[in-house]
Amino acid sequence: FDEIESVNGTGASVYAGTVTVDTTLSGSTYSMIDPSHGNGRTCDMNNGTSTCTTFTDADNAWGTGATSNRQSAAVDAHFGAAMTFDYFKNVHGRNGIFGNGTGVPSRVHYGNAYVNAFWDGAQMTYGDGSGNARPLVSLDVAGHEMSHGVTENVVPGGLTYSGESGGLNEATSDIFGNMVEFYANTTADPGDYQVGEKININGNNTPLRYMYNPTLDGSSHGCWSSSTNSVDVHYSSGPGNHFFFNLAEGTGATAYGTSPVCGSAAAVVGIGRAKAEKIWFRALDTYFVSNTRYVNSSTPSNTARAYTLSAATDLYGLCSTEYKTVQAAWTAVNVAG
Ligand code: ASN
Ligand code: ZN
Repeated sequence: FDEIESVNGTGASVYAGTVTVDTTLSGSTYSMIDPSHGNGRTCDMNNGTSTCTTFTDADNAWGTGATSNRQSAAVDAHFGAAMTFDYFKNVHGRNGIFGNGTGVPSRVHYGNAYVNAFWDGAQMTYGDGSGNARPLVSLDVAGHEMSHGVTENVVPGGLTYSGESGGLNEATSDIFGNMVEFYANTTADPGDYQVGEKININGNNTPLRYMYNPTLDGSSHGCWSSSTNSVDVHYSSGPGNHFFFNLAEGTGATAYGTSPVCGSAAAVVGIGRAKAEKIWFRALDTYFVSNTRYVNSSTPSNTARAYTLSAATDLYGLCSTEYKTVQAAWTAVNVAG
């Protein structure tokens, strides 16, 4: 029989530099199956949409780093899945997307010139992009999509994917996608509070979204208004992203960009990522329900502001600096108390 063991390979990724990839050796063949992260595997859709073949290699040195190298995109996806797994486990105590330690498949090279990536409830899928857009396998994209899996498993019934609740769903994915990027701490793709800055989806090397000033993308709302509930979820995410940035890093000029306050709100001094991410996760895991909003006239208690304040109270105490900063960070995006 063949003995199966877990081994550390080396991968030349497209975006994250040279990284360790956890693989499996069976006989004399290495497979992209990761026993250290719930046996998550990475497989090749071969630009089709049905069958997926687990990547194998003879020497456990994967890819070249070239955008066009088929193994390199797989390295990014495999590394992204492992970093996202480690992030939720080590930072939030969440044992995988489902909470049971199971890893998930990552399917790369999906379809023909497919310019998206998605979580389908069970697995990850990544396209190669088209034109100037590159494979959609960067750390923040992997973390974003798998965080959709966390959201749908920790919020009863999930966060409904339209209007303000959909914006909170998207913001949760942008927030944790970026926190995964910070957690992985690679030189080639460090945390930055931008979403999709590596994949050139706009063709001019600009990111898809900017958490510190969401309006920079031309469509996202940076401040809540009565029309926020009517825009696409990738734009109604703006106030949530902007709140999180203000809570972690503060308003005004920061190391990551300048965050404007909305209206005549007071400036905010951030409490740091480590506290901000704990507050958001606890609010999501413990308090959010499927129709939570930024501002809720029919049920004023069912808001992200109220729930992040409850989370801050649980973690740091009522009227702690952290609690007061949550208040100020929401007020700075026009979500008043
Ligand atoms: N990439 C998109 C997103 O995560 C696709 C989707 O699943 N809605 O928002
Ligand atoms: Zn999303």
